[in-house]
Amino acid sequence: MLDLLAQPGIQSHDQWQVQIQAQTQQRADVYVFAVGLCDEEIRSALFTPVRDLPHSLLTIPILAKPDQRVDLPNNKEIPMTDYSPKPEHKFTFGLWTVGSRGADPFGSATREYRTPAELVYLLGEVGAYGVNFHDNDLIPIDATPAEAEDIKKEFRKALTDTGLVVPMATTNLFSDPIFKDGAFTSNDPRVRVYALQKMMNAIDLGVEFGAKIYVFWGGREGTETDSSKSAIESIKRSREALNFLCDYTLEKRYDLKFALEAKPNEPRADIYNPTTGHMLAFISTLDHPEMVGVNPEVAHEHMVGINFMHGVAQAWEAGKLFHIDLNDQYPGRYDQDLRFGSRDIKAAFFLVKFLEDVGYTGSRHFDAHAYRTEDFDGVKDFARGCMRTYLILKEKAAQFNADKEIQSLLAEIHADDGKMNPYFGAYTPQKAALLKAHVFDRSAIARRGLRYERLDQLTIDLLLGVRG
Ligand code: GLT
Ligand code: MN
Ligand code: MN
Repeated sequence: MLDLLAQPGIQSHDQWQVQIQAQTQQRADVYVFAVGLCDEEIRSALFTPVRDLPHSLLTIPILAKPDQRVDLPNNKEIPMTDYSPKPEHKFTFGLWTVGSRGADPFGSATREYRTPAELVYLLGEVGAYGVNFHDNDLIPIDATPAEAEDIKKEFRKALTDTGLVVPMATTNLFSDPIFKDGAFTSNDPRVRVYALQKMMNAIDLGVEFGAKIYVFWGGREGTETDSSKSAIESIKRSREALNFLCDYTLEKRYDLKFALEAKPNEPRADIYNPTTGHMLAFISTLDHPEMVGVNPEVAHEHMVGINFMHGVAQAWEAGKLFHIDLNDQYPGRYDQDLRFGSRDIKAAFFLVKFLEDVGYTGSRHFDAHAYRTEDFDGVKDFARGCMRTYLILKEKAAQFNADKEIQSLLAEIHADDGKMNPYFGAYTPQKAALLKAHVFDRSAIARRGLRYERLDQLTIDLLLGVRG
C-alpha cells in the first residue's frame, strides 16, 4: 500500500477516506486553507478554498452555527459541540421504524419496501448503534426455510459490514388475522397455543442474532366489548404464558431478559395492563420476576396524558428499567410515534436528564417513524433528528447540573436543617409519641415561597438557548 502511494501522480483514493468525506460534506460545507495547494486542486477535491485567514473565518457562515466545528491550520480547534451519534450512546431503531412505509388507516404506503439488509445499511449511514426486529420484520410469516436462510445471510452480512448489533428482539403477535382477538388472551385455545409456539421460534431467532432483551408488546391483548372476555381470566392467561416462556428460556440457557411494554389502547379499544405501573405490579406475580422488567414508551403514556418520566423513575427504582422506547406524542390522539423530542421538549428534557443522571446503560431505542410525507432521505433526517435531539438534551442536562444559579436555587429549595430527623425512618412507639407531642406552626411553614416559578423559567431559558 505504501509503495502504491509513493508512486508519482497516484490518483486513486482510499475508499474509506472518500466515504468519510462524503458523509461530512452531506452535513457541512468544508473550507480548506492549504499552503501547498492551489485553489483549483482544492476545488477538484470538492472543497472550498480559503486564502486570507483569519478574515475568511469571520465571513464563513459556518461560524454562525454553534454546533459545527472549524479546524484551524495550527490545529487549534474552536470548541463547538458535536452532536453526532457514537456507539457508546447506544442509539437503536427497530426495522419497523425506519422501514415504516407510511401507511395509515386512511391511506396506503407512500414509501417503497426496503429489505432488512437495506435498512441496516441506512442505519449504519446515519450512525446508529443497533437494530431491533420482530420475527416477521426479518422473516415473513410464510417464508420457506430456504428463503429464511437467504434473508438471514444477507442481514448478517449487513450487520458485519456496518458494525451494527442486535440488542433487542420481539415477536409480532398483532398483525396476522389469527391474532384479531389477542394472542395469550385470545378466547380461542388454538390461538393461545399458536402464540406460544411463535414466541419460542422468535426467541430462538432473536438469540441467534445476539439479542439480550426480549420485548413483549401485547397490542391485541384486550377488548372492544367487555362482554367478550373475563378480565381476570386474561390476566391469568398472560401470567401462564409468561411463566411458560421464562421456563423455556431458562431451559435453553439463553442469556435473555424480558421487557414488558404497556399501552392503554390502539389497536384494541382497551388493552390489559395499560400502563408501566400496571406492568410492574403484574411482574411481581410471575414465577421468575427477576428475569422480567419493563419497556416503557413515551407515546403510550403521553397519549393518556400521564407523566412518562414518573413511570420510568418508578421502574428504575424497582430495578426494572430493562429497555426504553423513545418517541413523541400529543395527548389524547391516536398513536403518533413522532420523532423523539418533536412535541414536548420539556418532557423530553426531563426524561433525558433522568436517564443520564441515574446512569441508565441500556439501549436508547427510538420506536418512532418518519412522517408519511417523507421519502427515504426524509427517513434519514428523521433518524438523525431523534439522535441529535437526544444529544442536545443530554448537553442541556449537563448544563442544568452545572448552572450555578439553578443549583443554588435547588440547594435553597431542598434545604434541611436536620431538626425533623428524629421523626423519620422506621416506626417506634417512642418516635410516635414524640411526634404526636410536636407542635407545628402550620401558617409559618405554608407562608414560605418555594421559588419554583423562578426555577422553571431558568429551565426554559436554558432550553431555549438564552442562558450561558
Ligand atoms: C408497534 C408498537 C410499538 C412496539 C413494537 C414492538 S411494535 O410498533 O406500536 O410500541 O414497541 O412490538
Ligand atoms: Mn414501542
Ligand atoms: Mn408506539
